[in-house]
Amino acid sequence: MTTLGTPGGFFTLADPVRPAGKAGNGLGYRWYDPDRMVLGKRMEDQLRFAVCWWHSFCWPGTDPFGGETFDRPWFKGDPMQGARQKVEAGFELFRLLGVPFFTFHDRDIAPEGATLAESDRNVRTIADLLAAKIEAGGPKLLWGTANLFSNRRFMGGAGSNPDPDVFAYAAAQVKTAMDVTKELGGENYVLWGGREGYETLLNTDLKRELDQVGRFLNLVVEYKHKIGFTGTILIEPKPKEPTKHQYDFDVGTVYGLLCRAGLDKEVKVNIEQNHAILAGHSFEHEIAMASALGIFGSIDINRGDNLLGWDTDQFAMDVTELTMMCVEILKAGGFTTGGLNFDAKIRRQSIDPDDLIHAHVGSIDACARALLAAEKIITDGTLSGHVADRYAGWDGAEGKAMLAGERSLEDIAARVHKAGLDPQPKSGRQEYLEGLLNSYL
Ligand code: XUL
Ligand code: CO
Repeated sequence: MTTLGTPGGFFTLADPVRPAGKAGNGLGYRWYDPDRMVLGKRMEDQLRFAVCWWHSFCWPGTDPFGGETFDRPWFKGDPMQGARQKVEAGFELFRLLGVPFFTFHDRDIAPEGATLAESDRNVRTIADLLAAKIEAGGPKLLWGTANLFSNRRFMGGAGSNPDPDVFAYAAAQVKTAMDVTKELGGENYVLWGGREGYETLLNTDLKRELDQVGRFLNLVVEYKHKIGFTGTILIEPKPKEPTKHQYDFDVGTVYGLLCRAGLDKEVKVNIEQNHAILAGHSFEHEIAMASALGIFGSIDINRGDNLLGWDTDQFAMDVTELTMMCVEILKAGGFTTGGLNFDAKIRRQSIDPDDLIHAHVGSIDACARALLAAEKIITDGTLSGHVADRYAGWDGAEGKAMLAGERSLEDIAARVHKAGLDPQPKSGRQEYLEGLLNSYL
């Protein structure tokens, strides 16, 4: 019988993965070196990696056509005993990877009980174990969240549910999840509106549901201030899956929702690559948009498959895309409370526990490599220089006056006629710039 949480207990690897130069005989990071300085911060503090509980320890490898492919010891037997085993295996994975953070949903760490009170007790029992592990030097909590989408009571939504008792139940569940997140020193609290959307207007009062979601968000923010939670409240946009029309479709839609609820200064976004793609955006677009709107918070790092139209949640390995991500994060000023959370799952044929290690190591390295390329891009300044040149006209007196509201439509028209303006198009030089980008990789 193996002992979870000890070297060789669940994973065959015994020694932590180290940067290549320091790795000895073990598995080494080729690009990730936590202590390497990148633009004034340690690499670990720039990237702030987190491992998620749900895909790594709860997902059993199912798909719509087949059942579990993963054979984990905690899938059998007493669920609370299984929850304890997951804590041991989890902190063993965190130790091997050397990541600074982890994330969870309430229902990932502990099984749902027969009543909400029992569910709360289960969550608190496991949270005590997590607290002891954190105290003993384990990684910290990047964020906690409540699962308001798996149980059938939430099939019509949580905050947007037509039944006020479901709204109330969800609020009660969030209260406990926020309390636990605060007690564990979580740096953020996340709300993903899994079922905050609808399937058909034949049974839906859209305006009422928007009002309900706005009230729900306000309850969360009011409670945050009441308990003195100093972390950030984050919403994670997603356009579909599960519902057809989601109220949190993408960053722009979430911003509208926040403005409507008076919360645009209170709540930020947690952007996920696969969700951006499903919304028809590039990953970097969503980050740049959030930064422009002043609501950039954190990232769920994964990738979709270009050939599949659903949320495959694969480990991110595309260095070019990740470089664009890093450039936008750095331009946004870097992370404050946010980080890169591996909301990613191994493929259902990757059945060995060690596949979890290889997946995280490969993606951590891809992100580190991208960060180093982004550092070169930013330090060099050639790309940003091209953008600045493109808009340089706006630094002139008339450009500034028009933007500052010092010119009316008639003023502008009069000047155009008087000066005989005949602006000439200039090349956007996209292919040249794409080649330039590649030169940094
Ligand atoms: C679902 C998803 C969630 C959130 C947290 O697509 O990304 O796991 O990250 O609820
Ligand atoms: Co996510």
